[in-house]
Amino acid sequence: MDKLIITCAICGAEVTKEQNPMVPYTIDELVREAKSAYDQGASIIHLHVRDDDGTPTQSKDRFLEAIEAIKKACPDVIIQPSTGGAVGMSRDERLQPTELYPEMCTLDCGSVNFGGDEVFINTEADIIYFSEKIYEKNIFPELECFGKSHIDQVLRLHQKGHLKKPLHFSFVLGVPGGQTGMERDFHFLRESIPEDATFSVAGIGRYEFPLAKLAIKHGGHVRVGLEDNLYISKGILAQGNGELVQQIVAIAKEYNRDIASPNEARQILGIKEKHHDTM
Ligand code: KMH
Ligand code: ZN
Repeated sequence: MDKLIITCAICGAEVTKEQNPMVPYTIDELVREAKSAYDQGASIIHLHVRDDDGTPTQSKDRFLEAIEAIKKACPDVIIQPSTGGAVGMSRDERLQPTELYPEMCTLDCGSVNFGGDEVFINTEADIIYFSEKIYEKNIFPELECFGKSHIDQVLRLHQKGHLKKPLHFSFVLGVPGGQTGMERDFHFLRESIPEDATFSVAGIGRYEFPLAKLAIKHGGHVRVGLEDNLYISKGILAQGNGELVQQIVAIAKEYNRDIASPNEARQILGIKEKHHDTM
């Protein structure tokens, strides 16, 4: 079994300091949270940025500032900017961090309800548009799938030549309005992707640790972080992203799964070395 790649989603666009005071907004706070996750074993930082008051932004300048500061503290870490941004942002607004030529970024592969009137929209045309912008810059996309239909969408777009191997999926499960993250959901999705694909799980809220355990057991990879889950256990707020990563490392130990360094993660995923040199 490959070593375990741990991604930490340190910030997100929706969670707030009112919900957990450790949610980072400022550059210093982003560095603090990225470094604590990296020190505990995260090899990928899934990155959103905020204005200092917490407002989500996809500003290229803000991403540059954050990425440079994080790289100073965690020199070899893989930074994976979000191209999802926040609900309601336009395509080109969301794509701004790709102009910095990161080695990796997210590519959201379908629409999903986000509660109330909110819909996170990713039409087929959007996905094709994003994929063109991402591949033309030699960025490695992580394919965010909020349910089985998004996997089917990926496979259709791969057949049509829009999405290229190696395919690396992220099963984001448990969004209220998306697919649940129960064991049967996990197996259904895992068995639906090509054998040569890799996958990571991101369980939202109470699904975070049970899904992580399943992925660790079955050869997948794991994303944790305050973007997805604010608690270390029922009713107890996490003290930060480092504590969430630490918990995953402890589970991995139970299953004898070693943790991948950033360079090992690049090899496992098939991220070409030249990406690493670009940023
Ligand atoms: N904030 C969500 C609307 C991603 O990062 O690519 C989208 C999101 C997905 O978080
Ligand atoms: Zn995100």
